[in-house]
Amino acid sequence: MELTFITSNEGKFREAEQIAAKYGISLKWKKMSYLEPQGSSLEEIASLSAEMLSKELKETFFIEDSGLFIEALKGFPGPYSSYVFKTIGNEGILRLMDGVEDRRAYFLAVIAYFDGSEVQTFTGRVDGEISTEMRGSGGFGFDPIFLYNGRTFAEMGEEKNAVSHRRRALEGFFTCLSDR
Ligand code: ITT
Ligand code: NA
Repeated sequence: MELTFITSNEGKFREAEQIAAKYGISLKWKKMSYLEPQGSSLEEIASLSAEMLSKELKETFFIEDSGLFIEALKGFPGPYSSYVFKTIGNEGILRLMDGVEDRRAYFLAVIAYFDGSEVQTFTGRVDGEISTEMRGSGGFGFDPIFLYNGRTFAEMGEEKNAVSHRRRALEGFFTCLSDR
């Protein structure tokens, strides 16, 4: 089975490609960015984006909207993760968290799948902590500052794919496809 994944982010695509392969699914990369409506939640943003894309594209596809939610910052950057990463980056987040004791954070991924007639969403979450320094060279985005069981996602290499928010969202998605 082949599925089209629309994303401008190569890191996301490569991880999803590897995870999909474990389910016998091959992914086609449609490298494209699209306008993301403002919304209060990732679910809302992902489903509205997919609805809009479905009007232009006459094929089935999925997208994924993800973000880092930091408890001590009341969920920031959350839906603004992409903008915050491009502006203040990991150094900026570490500065905001300087001296903060509660370092709990989680990643959320919401997949929105257009099956040719309607949009369905699938969510995955992974809990961890914000480190006090950047560590590791793997992954992308916030991986060097996200601690999972003592190592950052950037230090975990491919092991990240066994436990990540992306893995968990894709698992729900692929399971649902195989039940059809
Ligand atoms: P799209 O074209 O797919 O929208 P994007 O990079 O803009 O690509 P998002 O809007 O979902 O993606 O923004 C998510 C932000 O969170 C982005 O800056 C990523 O770097 C970061 N992020 C998402 N998943 C991550 C992961 O697994 N590890 C580290 N950072 C992640
Ligand atoms: Na985006």
